[in-house]
Parts: sequence; C-alpha cells; structure tokens
Amino acid sequence: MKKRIRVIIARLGMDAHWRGSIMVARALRDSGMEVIYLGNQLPENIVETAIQEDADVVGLSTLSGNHMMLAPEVVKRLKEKGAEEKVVIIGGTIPPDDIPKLKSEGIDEVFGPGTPFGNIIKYIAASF
Ligand code: B12
Repeated sequence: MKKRIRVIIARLGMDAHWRGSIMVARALRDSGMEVIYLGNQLPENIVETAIQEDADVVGLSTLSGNHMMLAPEVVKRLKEKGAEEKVVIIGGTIPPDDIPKLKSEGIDEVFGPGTPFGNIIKYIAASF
C-alpha cells in the first residue's frame, strides 16, 4: 500500500450487532490501515466525522434491515458536502436483491456474512 489509508467504521442507526463491525475494524487495522470506530451513528454524524477526520473510506455495518433507508442517505450527504470521492462500503445482512439498488445509489461495494477479511482488505487497498 502506498499511503496509510484512513477508514471510519460505523454501525448504521440503532443496529445492535457489533461483532462483525469490530472484527472488520481490527482486521483493517492489523493490515496497516488507520481505523476510527464510531459505534452507532446516524448518516449526518457519519458524514460529519468522515469529513473532519479526512477519511478515505466510509465503512457502514448493519444487520437490522435499515440499509435501504440509511446507506443511500450517507452517500447523498457526502455529495452535498462535496466529499463524494470517498469510498463507501457496507457489510452485514443485505439481501442479494438489494445489492444492485445500493450500488445504483452510490454504495461502492457490499460485503455479506461470511466474507473473508482478506477480501475486504484487498478491495480497499485496490481502490487507492
Ligand atoms: C449475534 C446476533 C445478535 C446479537 C448481537 C450481538 C453481537 N454479537 O453483535 C443480539 C442478541 C444483540 C441480536 C439482536 C437482534 N437481532 Co440478531 N443476530 C445475531 C446473529 C446470530 C449473528 C450475528 C454475528 O455476530 N455474526 C458474526 C459476524 C462476524 O458476522 P457479520 O456481522 O455478518 O459480519 C460479516 C459481514 O457481514 C461483513 N461486515 C459486517 N459489518 C461490516 C462492516 C464493514 C465496513 C464491512 C466492510 C463488512 C462488514 O464482514 C463480516 C465478516 O465477514 C445473526 C444471524 C446471522 N447469521 O447473521 C442474527 C441476525 C442478524 N439478527 C437478527 C435480528 C432480527 C435481530 C433482532 C431484531 C432481534 C429482536 N427481535 O430483537 C435484534 C436487533 C436489535 C437491533 N437494534 O439491532 C436477524 C436480522 C434479519 C434482517 N437483517 O432482516 C438475523 C439475520 C437473524 C435471523 N436469521 O433472523 N442479534
């Protein structure tokens, strides 16, 4: 990797499922990326922090079915703030039918349950 990639990771809304997001955060940190873990956050706070922290990647996590409502909102707010160059990825229980819809709304990649951490690291590293 050429530069130290900065990633923020947030659980969307009130999602109580923390395990996957924590494990992904640790794997990315172990691979040499700088990771800021935000816990539960709404799109507005996620975007605010991504800009303040000059993050390269915005990583969202949700296993509670709120992805179609909240994830596009993150992309929309990033665009409004002129920060659309940030890579936005999401993980969790996303039904396959929703993946094309999320991508058409500007989510760059979706990582479902069972995704090897190496795939996530490779995807991010290849984006820069
Ligand atoms: C453990 C668990 C809980 C625990 C969570 C505690 C914890 N440890 O986090 C508790 C008991 C709190 C819980 C609560 C609930 N749960 Co629950 N839970 C689970 C269970 C069994 C496992 C989740 C887990 O830890 N997986 C292990 C981790 C490592 O995997 P993961 O999170 O999927 O992460 C991987 C990927 O998704 C991805 N990923 C995840 N996050 C991110 C982030 C980024 C940036 C990236 C790149 C990748 C990424 O990478 C990870 C590695 O591969 C799942 C079933 C399942 N098979 O998923 C149900 C499940 C997620 N729960 C479910 C439900 C319905 C609930 C409740 C609503 C139940 C209720 N009625 O109260 C509540 C939610 C309340 C809330 N406000 O969110 C449903 C969700 C259905 C849906 N999405 O439509 C599931 C799928 C069970 C089911 N089959 O119905 N749950």
